[in-house]
Amino acid sequence: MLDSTVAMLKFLFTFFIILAQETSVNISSPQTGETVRGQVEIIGDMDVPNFLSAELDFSYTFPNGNGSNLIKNGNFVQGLEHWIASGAVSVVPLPGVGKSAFLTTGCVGSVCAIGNVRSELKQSFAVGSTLQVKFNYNFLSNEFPAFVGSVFNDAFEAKLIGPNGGSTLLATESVNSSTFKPGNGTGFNGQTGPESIDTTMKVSSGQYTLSFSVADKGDTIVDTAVHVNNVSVTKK
Ligand SMILES: [Ca+2]
Ligand SMILES: [Ca+2]
Repeated sequence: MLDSTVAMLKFLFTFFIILAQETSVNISSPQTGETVRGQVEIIGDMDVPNFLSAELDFSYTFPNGNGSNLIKNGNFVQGLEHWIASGAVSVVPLPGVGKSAFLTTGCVGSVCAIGNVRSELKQSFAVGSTLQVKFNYNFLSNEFPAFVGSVFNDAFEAKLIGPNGGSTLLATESVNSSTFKPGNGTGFNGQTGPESIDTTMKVSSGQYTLSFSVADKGDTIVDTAVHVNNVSVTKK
């Protein structure tokens, strides 16, 4: 996914010139306050009847500009690159989705949840503006159906943690509060099915962390997991 914004500016030249079709102007890393300049090379015959103007399109890329995605590798096509994972976190193919992060309170191969209880996936970014946070998830649990309504209230949380440590809850599911359907091929007894989050919020300046976690409650044995995919945080 692109982490850039493309803004198009058009400059109209009102000279009697020919602009060679393949001419391009490349300008690297302009400095703050600098006027961006480039040289257009005109090649060919200047004496063309009825030729009045030429248009030149400029595209500008702002890695942290408005509209850019502040989350890197939010579709997990590069595995867990740019993410910090603790516990049992993997990237798996998911039909109809592509790649999905999979967090479990159990184990993935020989790597298990912290204390067999908790796994987390997170990514930090610096921002100070209005954000649009989007992601999809599917909450899965083997506590369903036998332990619904018990102390074994395993949970998923998606949070945006702010510079002062305070956090905003973006999504949560738990054994006792979620509406489950049969797991059907997920490897778990129950699932919520795919859910989408799309929330816009205003934040102050600083370093933020988007965090996804699953945790066992009451015991370590019967596990719960979540798929997380298509994650983006767009600066508005
Ligand atoms: Ca559990
Ligand atoms: Ca466990």
